[in-house]
Amino acid sequence: MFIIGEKINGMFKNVSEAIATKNKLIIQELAKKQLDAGADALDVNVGPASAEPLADMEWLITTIREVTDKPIAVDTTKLAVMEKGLSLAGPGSILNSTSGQKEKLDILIPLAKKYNAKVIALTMTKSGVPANAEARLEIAANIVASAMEYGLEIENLFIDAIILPVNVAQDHAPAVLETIKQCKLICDPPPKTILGLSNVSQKTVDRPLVDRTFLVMALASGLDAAICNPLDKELMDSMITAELLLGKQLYCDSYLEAYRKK
Ligand code: THG
Repeated sequence: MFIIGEKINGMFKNVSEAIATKNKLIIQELAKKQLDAGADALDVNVGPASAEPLADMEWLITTIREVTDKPIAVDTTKLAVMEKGLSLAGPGSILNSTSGQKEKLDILIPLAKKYNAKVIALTMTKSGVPANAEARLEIAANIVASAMEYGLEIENLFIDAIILPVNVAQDHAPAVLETIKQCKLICDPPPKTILGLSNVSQKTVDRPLVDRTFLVMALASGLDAAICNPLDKELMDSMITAELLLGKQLYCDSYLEAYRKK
């Protein structure tokens, strides 16, 4: 599965402090540690408290680019910040994210094309996140239609069914799993699917347990990618083992180790 490390996010205190004090080392260590742990890409979000999101995104990406060329998922809802981020991150980066209403898709998909970026699109509109799978899938189908309209290759499109915290939206988890399954039926080849995994466990007592259990369930439903914490070894072990049991990895006695050395 394609892993996007979630740790460079101003939502975390160490990151917001590093941004405020321009402490490059903290950010660069977080980048390297996540990649060493198996991340394929890095999510970068200046956080809700940033007073200067454009300058902060510029600083974060420039700082990360001093230590790695791996793909960056530019995580912002602000158009100018997104464009700046994609231009600095370079080709192969990821626009995170667009929602599913036409006005947004008409702007953000062409922007991604301009910078040769992949796209994460959320199954939500300005009326919010629908509770059931049917309504999520209807939005997913509109997203796919937009991607085709603008010539974005479907293999570069990630549909995010949006998982909400289980303590406030318990009925959403089954709907998300059903959406992931049925996304594969929208077109051939199908769009990829992704989740911001750690949302599910917010404010629960054993977050890692909730995260890794849901990740395994989502993998069994066909999930292709996750924004998650690659530094959680048990999460990564569960993921590798689930892929083994789904026939996506070759069995050998040291499969955990073998996977990590890839
Ligand atoms: N989909 C997409 N992008 C996303 C999300 C998504 N980006 C952001 C988020 N959701 C995924 N990243 C995180 C990062 C951190 C946390 C949750 C999701 C998190 N943070 C602690 C908290 O809120 O309790 C912060 C506190 C702390 O530990 O310091 O849980 O769904 N496309």
